[in-house]
Amino acid sequence: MKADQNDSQPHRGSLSRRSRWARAFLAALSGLIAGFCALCVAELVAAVVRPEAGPVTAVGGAVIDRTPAAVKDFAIRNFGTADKLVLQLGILTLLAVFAMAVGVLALRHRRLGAAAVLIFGVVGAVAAIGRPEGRPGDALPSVVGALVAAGVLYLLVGRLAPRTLPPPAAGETEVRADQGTFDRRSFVIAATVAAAASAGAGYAGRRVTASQQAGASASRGAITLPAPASAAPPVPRGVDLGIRGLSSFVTPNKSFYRVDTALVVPRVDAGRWSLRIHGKGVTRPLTVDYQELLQRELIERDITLTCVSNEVGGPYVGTARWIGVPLADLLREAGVKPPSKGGKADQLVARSVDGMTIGTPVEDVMDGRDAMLALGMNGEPLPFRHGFPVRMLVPGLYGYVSACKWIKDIELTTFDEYDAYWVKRSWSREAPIKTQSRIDTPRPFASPKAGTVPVAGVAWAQQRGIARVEVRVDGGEWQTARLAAEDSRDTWRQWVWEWPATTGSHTLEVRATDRTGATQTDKRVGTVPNGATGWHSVVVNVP
Ligand SMILES: Nc1nc2c(c(=O)[nH]1)N[C@H]1C(S)=C(S)[C@@H](COP(=O)(O)O)O[C@H]1N2
Ligand SMILES: [Mo]
Repeated sequence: MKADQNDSQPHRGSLSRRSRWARAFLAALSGLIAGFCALCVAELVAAVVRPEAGPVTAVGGAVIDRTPAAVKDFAIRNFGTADKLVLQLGILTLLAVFAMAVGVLALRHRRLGAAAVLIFGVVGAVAAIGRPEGRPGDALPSVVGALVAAGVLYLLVGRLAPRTLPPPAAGETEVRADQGTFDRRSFVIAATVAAAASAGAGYAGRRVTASQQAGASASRGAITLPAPASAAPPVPRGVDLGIRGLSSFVTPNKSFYRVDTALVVPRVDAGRWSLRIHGKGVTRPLTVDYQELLQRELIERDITLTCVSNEVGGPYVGTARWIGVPLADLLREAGVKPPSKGGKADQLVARSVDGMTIGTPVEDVMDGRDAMLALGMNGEPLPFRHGFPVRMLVPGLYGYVSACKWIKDIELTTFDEYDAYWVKRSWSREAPIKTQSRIDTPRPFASPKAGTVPVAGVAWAQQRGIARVEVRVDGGEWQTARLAAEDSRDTWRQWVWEWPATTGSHTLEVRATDRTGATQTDKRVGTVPNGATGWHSVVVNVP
């Protein structure tokens, strides 16, 4: 017998070990396929429930919700807007590792392995329900995905069971070549079918979600913003110094920074959007829809928005021409009075469709500054990433206490009674923007030629305005920079200083003084809890 020839040879044992390894490998693969299946099925169910309820998004969101301020800041700093991609890849990697482990476990304990898959369903479900806007139905994608995956794993691993062999013939030893082998063909077929069906389900889910989002895109595409009743004065000539490497005065929407907790950018259909204003001291609660906002008198303003997570010299600041509805008017119509006029509520809590809460002092919103419900950004309806259809903006306050995107609800309350999202996570209740300046050019470690080198950048002190910017080299005398024209006190201001650069390594530092006469402190503090301070410095090497 051929088999006997192989069988009786010394390498017989290694054959069998190879078989064991092959089975373990295929069991791990089964785990992976089951995991893939869970995600695809969940994707399809989430398309029906809502995209944010998908397990990876839900777990990612739950992680973000629980991330300490310092870690969140680290992530923003090091991964920028890619922080969310990094998070999702991290979750997928962990999931893959666990899935393979569960597959191998199922080889020995088939039921237990299948049951372990269900644990992931529970984790996803708990995460989804626990999100700020979570509801019981959000558990469905994870639960259904896990149930199907458990079944798939059970079936696949079943194909890896050793073949039952006829009893050994007389004279044969117990150990035979095909002992410990299994029906590879049947496994390959089952695995292929499972993977293909999963991919199909996932693809169908994507299509359903895409077609739902198409409605929101169409609603955005159909909007023409009316001419504002109060147009912004034309941007003064000379706000842009036109220096190479210097940030443009107006930040194009495409390059405007984005900071939010949304793993999936909410896509709201403007036709179905409405905003409710209610709460303490509201004598006439209001609900307004998008059309009603469009019909109101709109204001247009240039405003520089800044993130509290922007470290000294950081990129999370930008200027746009916004169009919107004055928020104070709406509040007055609702009967709201600022605390200084006897109003009962000192905090306005804005809530977004994705459950973000942002608390703003009512006094600031109603003190005459251009606080608005913004509809337009640089001549187009708000991009989805920046809060379509409507977001809040309050000049002079960091975004996390003023700039709620995808807003859907405004509640008047008190600071005593309610802490908004970031306040619960160790950031300050109130956070006016601190005076800051940044060197845009030369870049750190640049090697400009000796001679006249323009040192240029931006400085901002929203609500106060920039009065002076100074630069110094290697800790020497402060030199007054030339300021570009000022657009408004709510916008940043460009500046330049012609540096007579000499050979060697040099440290350039900048500081700004606002119109109240206060000069930026050199004291370095971090972004937590209410914004970084310190002077931006850049080291260059003149060859
Ligand atoms: N719904 C929602 N709105 C939000 C946030 C968020 O996470 N969710 N982040 C806030 C923060 S921290 C900032 S700095 C600004 C950033 O606005 P942008 O992404 O349009 O630049 O949005 C604010 N509004
Ligand atoms: Mo922010």
